[in-house]
Amino acid sequence: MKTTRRHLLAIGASALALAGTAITALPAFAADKPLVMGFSQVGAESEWRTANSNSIKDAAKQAGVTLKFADAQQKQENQVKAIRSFIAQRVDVIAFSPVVESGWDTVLREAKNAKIPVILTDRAVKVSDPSLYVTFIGSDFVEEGRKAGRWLIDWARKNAPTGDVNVVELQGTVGSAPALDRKRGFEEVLQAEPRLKIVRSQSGDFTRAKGKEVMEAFLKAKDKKIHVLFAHNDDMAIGAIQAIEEAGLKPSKDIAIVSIDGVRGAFQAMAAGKLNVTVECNPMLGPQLMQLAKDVVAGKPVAKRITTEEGVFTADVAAKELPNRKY
Ligand code: GYE
Repeated sequence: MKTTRRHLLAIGASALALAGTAITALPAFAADKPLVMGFSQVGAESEWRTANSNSIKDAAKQAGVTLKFADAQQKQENQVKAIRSFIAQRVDVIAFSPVVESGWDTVLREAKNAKIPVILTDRAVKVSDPSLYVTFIGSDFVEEGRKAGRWLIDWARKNAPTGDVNVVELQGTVGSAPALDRKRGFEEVLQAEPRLKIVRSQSGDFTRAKGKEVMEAFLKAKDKKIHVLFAHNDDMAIGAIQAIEEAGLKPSKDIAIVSIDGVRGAFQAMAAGKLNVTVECNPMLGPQLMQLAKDVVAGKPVAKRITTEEGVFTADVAAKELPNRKY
């Protein structure tokens, strides 16, 4: 009796298992297949970018998304190639962080014609037809530039209340949304205080090596005293700090430094008294991106613009904040 009962249970269980196999094989349940995302990343130019890439890779694993990840090494032509290859592979969704703002119309039109939705992350594009992408998730770079400018006005009122304040600027990658927007936001706020003058401005391509190199050239010029450095990202500020020290000056004391991103390296520099302030730009976009991709592929309506929330951190809170930083 016992054996028969056990047998029956076993038969029932294998029938259920069989039914399970049959069900998952039915085309009606195709939506359960893992979603395939092609992601074209800018490169590996900064600490911010590394944190951003890790966030995207980790979140894809967590969300069960099959990720095809391509690093463009800061070149638009590589991104165009990657997008074309994602189209050829018929991925479910394409996401990318465009290295520069313009020149995307043709390839995005190809994705649209292939009916593959495109999500922009981190950086925006300028296109003639906004329907060429579904949504854009990332920071408000103009506001980040304004925050840097507001901090500087406040600093100047306290530390250099009279006379001209000469500012040198290390710009990000030429033609990129964060370089264009951060410059714009910063200049907009500085208009309120005309004695704050940008006396030199050049691209350091968002890297430490270039930041150092360009700062060295600024320091060598010697025709104008430099009071302040505004760097479009922390990595360039960290490179510039080395140049300032090698020139026998004290970063943050002889030259005040304001930068953007809020990466660990910036908090360490602040804790060491070498950087005055960093404006936060959150790179942890992975989890939100995966959710968005699922919603988009499922045909749910999503907002055209999704903005990340971020703060401003000064040197006096750096040591306390350091253990809380996730990137
Ligand atoms: O600020 C910089 C990186 O696009 C927000 O790119 C990003 C910027 C970030 O290289 O460090």
